[in-house]
Amino acid sequence: TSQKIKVDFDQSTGVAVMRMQSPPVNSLSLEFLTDVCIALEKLEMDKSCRGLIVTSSQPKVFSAGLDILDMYGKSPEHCVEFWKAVQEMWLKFYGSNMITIAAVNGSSPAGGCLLSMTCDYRIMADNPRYSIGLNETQLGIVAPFWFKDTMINTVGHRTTEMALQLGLLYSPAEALKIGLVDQLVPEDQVLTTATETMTKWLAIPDHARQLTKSMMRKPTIDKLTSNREADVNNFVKFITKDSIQKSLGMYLEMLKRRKA
Ligand code: CO8
Repeated sequence: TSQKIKVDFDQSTGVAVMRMQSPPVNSLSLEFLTDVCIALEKLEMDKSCRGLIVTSSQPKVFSAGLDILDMYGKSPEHCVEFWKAVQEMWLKFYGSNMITIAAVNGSSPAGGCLLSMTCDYRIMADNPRYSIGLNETQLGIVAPFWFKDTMINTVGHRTTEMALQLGLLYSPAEALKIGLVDQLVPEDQVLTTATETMTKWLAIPDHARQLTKSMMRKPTIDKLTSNREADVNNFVKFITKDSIQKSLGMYLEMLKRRKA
């Protein structure tokens, strides 16, 4: 695997830990997404690997979501490739046969929140400085239908309707309350708790759990699988609009100003 992702697989437990280490904020760039997909595919093919914990090596951030620079000032051809990679990541994680647990040890906006929602269980660091949610509208962009479906499947329709329109980012306590995460623990216990939780899930026979997971998720997955090309076209048409590019530019400026 690449240096931006570190995978440690423990043969004795059948559990792999995937650490995202793409400084500064684990933004999901085309290159990073491609590496994540390759790493995931390898694990998926290894029948001795039954569980996967996804976490971040970066301080304070799980993932800043999609890399905005892959959507800003880029050619339509680049946007096509980028969006295909985003789709691929979601399809692979959401459809994984493995038990997947997100150890959310930092902020997790937009695509970062999506990545954590593809997992079977989410444990978040109980630090009020961190936030999680689909904040797309705050950037002047619209979460695609499969982001929306994943959130509905996680927290329900009404909560999603409000969260998406307002682009809400939730504190850990709020995220727990609406069920966006399943458990909060002190920051230094996120990974150990994920490992303990994994042990419980590993006690269930794989075939029964996998068929159940597939039964729950297949309709949502099929919706994208049968509409991938149209979804790519929609994305490229939308993201290359002057007005949308302008919004993204302003948002990037805001990120820089906030820092100064
Ligand atoms: N993409 C690219 N660069 C980013 C991103 C990002 N998503 N996030 C942060 N950066 C950059 C910052 O601009 C900054 O750059 P520089 O050092 O050059 O000034 C650097 O990373 C570090 O960022 P911060 O100083 O802000 O780091 P903090 O530790 O203070 O904060 C946060 C970390 C909380 C993650 C913060 O950076 C943040 O809020 N980032 C923005 C997150 C965001 O809004 N992401 C949305 C991405 S869009 C998406 O994922 C789904 C899009 C769906 C598309 C639908 C279209 C149809």
